[in-house]
Amino acid sequence: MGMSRVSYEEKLKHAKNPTAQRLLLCMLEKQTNLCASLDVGKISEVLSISEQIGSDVCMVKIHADALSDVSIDALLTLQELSEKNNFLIFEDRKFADIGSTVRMQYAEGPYRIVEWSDITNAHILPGPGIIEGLSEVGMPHHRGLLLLAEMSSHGALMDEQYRKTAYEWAEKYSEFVIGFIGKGRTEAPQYLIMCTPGIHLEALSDGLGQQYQSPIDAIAAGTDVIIVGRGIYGSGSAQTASRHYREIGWDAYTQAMRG
Ligand code: S5P
Repeated sequence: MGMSRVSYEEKLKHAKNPTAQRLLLCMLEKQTNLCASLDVGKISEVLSISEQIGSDVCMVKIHADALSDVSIDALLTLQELSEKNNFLIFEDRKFADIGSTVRMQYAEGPYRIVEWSDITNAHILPGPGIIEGLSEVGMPHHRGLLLLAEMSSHGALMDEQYRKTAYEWAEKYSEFVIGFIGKGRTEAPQYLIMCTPGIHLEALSDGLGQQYQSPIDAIAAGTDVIIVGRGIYGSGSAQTASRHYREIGWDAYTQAMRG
């Protein structure tokens, strides 16, 4: 509040992590702050929607463990598609265990997330060892991590103190941590990237605790990247919807920078 907003260009200049640099550069080049969250049940569906909306997004977010036909091959195809269409991949894994366990879950197991996902995220609940474990795997691959500072869902337990701890640890580990999942509050470290899910233009909730805000409100509250799921793939045309969210998101950003 009152503090002037840090532009994507300024964040890019200060970014220490190569994935943060790639994301910000991609946003500026394509003029989009839209991340599509494709919880569509099948990787084949993720691939076809990504192809349709690739030019409108800076990032595609998935949950690999919620795709029935998933395989490493298909995930590597998504990676190729992301390179061709200039967007990043975000596996929304929400790691939440001790350092040595998350290190295995990130590098190995059925998904080998670090091999194809530019960005993943983690809860800070277990302590800073989770960041250290993930960074041992992610840093050699030049990957980036988002910390969950806040959640959009009703009754979430993250309070102000929890949020502040996420911000402190992010600064401490800022070679690897590129930003946050949060609601867009401006007291977060200014040069890191704030990503906000729970965005929808019409709905207010989903009957299972999700709480939506509009893309305009989120960006006015300081977010950098809007994450939209059902607002895109739940509409008649993913392509039309993503174009719409992209325009609204970018206009809200340019307006916030002027005002
Ligand atoms: O606090 C959060 C954090 C995340 S990453 N609230 C969320 O909704 N998410 C994720 O964003 C959630 O797992 C889902 O993949 C997406 C929101 O989807 P939508 O369909 O409600 O837009």
